Amino acid sequence: THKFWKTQPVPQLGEEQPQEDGAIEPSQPPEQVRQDPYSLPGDFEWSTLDISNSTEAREVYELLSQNYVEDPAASFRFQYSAEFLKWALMPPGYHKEWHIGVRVKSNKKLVAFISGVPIHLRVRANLLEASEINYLCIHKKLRSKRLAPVLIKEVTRQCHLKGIFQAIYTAGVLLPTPVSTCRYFHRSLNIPKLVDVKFTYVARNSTLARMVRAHKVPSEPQLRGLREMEEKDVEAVAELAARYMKRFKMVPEFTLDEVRHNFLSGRGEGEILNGRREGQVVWAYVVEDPKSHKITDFFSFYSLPSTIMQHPKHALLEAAYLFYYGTATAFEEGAESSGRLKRRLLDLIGDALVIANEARFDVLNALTLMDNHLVLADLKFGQGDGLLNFYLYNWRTSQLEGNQALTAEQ
Ligand code: YNC
Ligand code: MG
Repeated sequence: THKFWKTQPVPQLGEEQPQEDGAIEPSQPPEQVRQDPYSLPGDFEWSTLDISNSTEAREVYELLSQNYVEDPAASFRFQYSAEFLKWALMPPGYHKEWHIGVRVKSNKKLVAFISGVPIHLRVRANLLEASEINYLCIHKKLRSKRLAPVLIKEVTRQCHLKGIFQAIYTAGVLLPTPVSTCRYFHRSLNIPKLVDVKFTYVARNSTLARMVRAHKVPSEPQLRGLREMEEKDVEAVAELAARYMKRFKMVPEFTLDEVRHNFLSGRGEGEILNGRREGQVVWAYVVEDPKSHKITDFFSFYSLPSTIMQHPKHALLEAAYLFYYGTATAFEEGAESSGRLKRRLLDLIGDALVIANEARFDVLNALTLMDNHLVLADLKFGQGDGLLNFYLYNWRTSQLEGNQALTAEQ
């Protein structure tokens, strides 16, 4: 079992928790890193994808939209947009060499992909210069041929060539060995459609009308001073986020450029129409205190639709995913024990629901990470079946508490 993962610098399943944090194998000096690409079966060739080129971004989009992650029942499949991929794959300091494709030699068709982006990742007390690996995808016709290990080894080699020896990645599947595991929760917004496409069901003791009423959200945000984040907020949001993230044990650390990229660059262009701009992938809002004009809170979410397979009426499930947020209420003495933090987060994430609903999303999804566990039940998020496992490559640390990866456990 795990013929490939057995050979990799990751904690093996069943291994005991380490006493100390640290690398599993040492970093290599540049001259010791393998210089030639791993070999592929004869009909295929490596191809660096230029995601800034719309044609090539489109090719990745096409591959993923036909072959990427599906739910176990094969009813829904992630449909990352080309705009989303540009936003996700080209953060500040990205390397085009980490956008790795496999093409058929004869006709150049893109049949597999894997990517990495740079991340400053704090794991407990250690700040790691790491890569975040994502979008591993092999065409359905090429499955189970042991191609995935070749892609993983090649992206690892490309990371090593840039002096990066640690990585973070997530997967629904269980591999050796999760550092943390989160569960998906779903807040239904468009009940009739969600019932129609069998994303959710009317309980035996309820009715559609009752369910619609129970999930109604206010038509206006409730927090005074809530507004869309702007360029002038970058510094304040960076400070608030950095301070808030100190609560958790495994978090990215953002430079100002990364804050600008994450929250403002994916915003799309033009006027807001029906709650969205053309090409918008990320929504970011701040609360500006009406008196002091200080930024006291922020939240963000991104758009990741899923293809609804084989439905006569609906082709797309419009899902938003809760992203980073923070509130200065957390810094007040006794905020957590008094319930003040929870109440503030109920207002804040409650307003995220209002904005997501206004932007015509069918559902807002969230994981059991950060402080989400405090608000999920009260805000009527329902528990999903999906789990998301978090993994570290070449870094040992003891497991983080399940209910709050990204990740608290103080
Ligand atoms: C997976 N998701 O266990 P063993 S998540 C990692 N992540 O190896 P084959 C995976 N490994 O167990 P197939 C994996 N899924 O024998 C499978 N594996 O040791 C392992 N699905 O390879 C598996 N995208 O080629 C086994 O399998 C070996 O043809 C089998 O291809 C797998 O992006 C896959 O779910 C997932 O496209 C590509 O099924 C294919 O089935 C597919 O025979 C639909 O592979 C889409 C999908 C995965 C989304 C993701 C994160 C990927 C992380 C990769 C690991 C990164 C390590 C760090 C590298 C940088 C280091 C530095 C510095
Ligand atoms: Mg394969």
